[in-house]
Amino acid sequence: MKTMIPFLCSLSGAAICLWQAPACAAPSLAVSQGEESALPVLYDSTDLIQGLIATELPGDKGWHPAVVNAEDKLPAFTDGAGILASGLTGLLNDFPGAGLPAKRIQYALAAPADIGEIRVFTGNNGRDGRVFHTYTVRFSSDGGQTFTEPVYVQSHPSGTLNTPQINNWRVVLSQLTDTAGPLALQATHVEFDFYSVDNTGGQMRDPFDGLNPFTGTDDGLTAAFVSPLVWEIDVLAATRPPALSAVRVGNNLALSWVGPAQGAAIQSTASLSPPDWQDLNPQPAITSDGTTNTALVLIEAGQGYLRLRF
Ligand SMILES: [Ca+2]
Ligand SMILES: [Ca+2]
Ligand SMILES: [Ca+2]
Repeated sequence: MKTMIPFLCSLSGAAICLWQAPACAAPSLAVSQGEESALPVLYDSTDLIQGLIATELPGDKGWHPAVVNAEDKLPAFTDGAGILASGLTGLLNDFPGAGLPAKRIQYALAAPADIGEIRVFTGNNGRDGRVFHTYTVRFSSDGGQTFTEPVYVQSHPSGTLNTPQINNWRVVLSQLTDTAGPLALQATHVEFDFYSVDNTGGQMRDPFDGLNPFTGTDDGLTAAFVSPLVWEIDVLAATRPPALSAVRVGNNLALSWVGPAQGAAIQSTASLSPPDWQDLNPQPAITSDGTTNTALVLIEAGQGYLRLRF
């Protein structure tokens, strides 16, 4: 059993819990819910897994027997749309068994990519506990041979209620990012395990009886056995900061980069252990030839480090 470090943040008035393995940086979760119009973003149709059909992994529990349309199954996760006319889009199977995922899927990316954000949309026209979601995600950068430790995401704290009388949410969106940079570098494969979330009473609970091995805690509730409707999974590429190059020009260092100049500032620190980044004051003027921006920084005595911030 690995030691897990709890990481807590509070967003939109709801306490959201994330747990991370110590080797990871700092995953961060933002959750929003209500009507689709209340969400900060909707379904992306240009993300890294758009249009891809997942491979179902051993242990996958199929679909809720009510789901009969092919377009409500795997294609629904990546079609860039929300719930379809059937009202059953992405409905996972119930009763996967305590501690077991309902759906186990893997995406093979078209090309290795840095992953910046994962968005999961779940919902139900019935506005019940099926709007919640709990999943783990793992990344491979070696063609699916090895994977990172799973990141556990539970959209709402156990005990949260959603019924037509309480909260009345139709859709939930979670946005997983990492405060230190991309969630994964040069990922080739992404695996998700989706779990049950509810007890038929509209009450969020974790999928475990007793200790939750991801959180190291017991939420005091029996395992969820009612599964969500997964309307969309968006895996978004990380945006890479522009590369900075440096050339000596007389007593100056010419720093140049391709990209925006607006909001750019040069910072310096005398040491990297620990760094003490401060904006140069005054800031050097930035010139541009239309493509490349250049800032001339006077070379001073001693050792120092420079960086570009936006
Ligand atoms: Ca998509
Ligand atoms: Ca439990
Ligand atoms: Ca969809």
